[in-house]
Amino acid sequence: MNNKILKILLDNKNQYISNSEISKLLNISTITVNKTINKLKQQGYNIISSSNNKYCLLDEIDILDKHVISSLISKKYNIEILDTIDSTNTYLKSNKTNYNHIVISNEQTGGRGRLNRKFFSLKNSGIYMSILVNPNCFIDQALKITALTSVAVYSAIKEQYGININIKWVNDLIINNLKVGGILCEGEIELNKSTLTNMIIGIGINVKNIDFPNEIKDIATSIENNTNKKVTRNDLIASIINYFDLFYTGDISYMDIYKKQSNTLNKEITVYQDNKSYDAKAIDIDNNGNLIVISNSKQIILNSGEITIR
Ligand code: BT5
Repeated sequence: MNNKILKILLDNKNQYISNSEISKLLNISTITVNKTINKLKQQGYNIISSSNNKYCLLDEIDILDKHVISSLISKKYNIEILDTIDSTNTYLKSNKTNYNHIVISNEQTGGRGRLNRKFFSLKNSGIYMSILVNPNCFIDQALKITALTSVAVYSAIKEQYGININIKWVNDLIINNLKVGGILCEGEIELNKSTLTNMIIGIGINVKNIDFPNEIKDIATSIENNTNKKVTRNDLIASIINYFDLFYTGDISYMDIYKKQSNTLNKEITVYQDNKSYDAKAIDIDNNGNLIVISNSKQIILNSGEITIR
């Protein structure tokens, strides 16, 4: 019943709807409507009640809700919401059900970046989600999935908030030189075939206007730091999944956008690989997402490693 009443309130967001109208629409008693509304309020929904038994769901709710997200995306994705978890990637690795299982958490206590670096994931402040897919592709194409996911996040944020995100090869999402998020893809390989079977795509995005921990306060930003609009995480997550689906299923190509949004292409960079570093110029990104650089007049194709822009 919660979901049916919630759907009616969402359809009438910011408007009053009476208890009797809801009871007629759902063929339930006005007492049940009243009880359910109280439960929704306890769950944190911002519902105001008027003295003449009318209710209004205010816009500024931002509670992760699998029914709201599911109603906005393709039915093939199975959404699971957690309140807190060490890492959605780690959780999905050991709790995966079917492909297209998506786990989203309000908080991560052990959010991870690459090379086990920490990804700060404060409660109710961002989007921390992981998607399980079956790429069934050769390992040398794995980087493409990071690239297409970055373009999905870029496209959703551009569409909803008009913010221009740049992508630092290979996984950093940047607004005006500050990091707004990152992507961590972790794959399982079928060794005898060298193909990727399971791939867990972790997406972390800072959403709210918060005080960042000291470790990242000089390098991090959030979406709400860059717009006057309030972000509703359910809407943004749904938009990211829809774009991800378009690019992943190959209906729309993403590589041109990935290159256009790259803040790495044509820059002088330093490459860090296997405990060594060297200076180079980034000259192209190939169709597999590899970065092509020139160093000491020699062309090198990078499919891993770290870079900084000089
Ligand atoms: C990343 O790694 O940026 C990938 C982050 C992926 C996070 C998602 S959340 C859902 C899923 N579950 C997980 O456990 N992980 C994924 P990397 O490029 O290695 O960047 C890590 C570096 O970014 C850190 O060393 C900090 O300098 C910086 N950093 C950490 N937290 C940050 C934050 N919230 N915002 C901006 N920068 C941050």
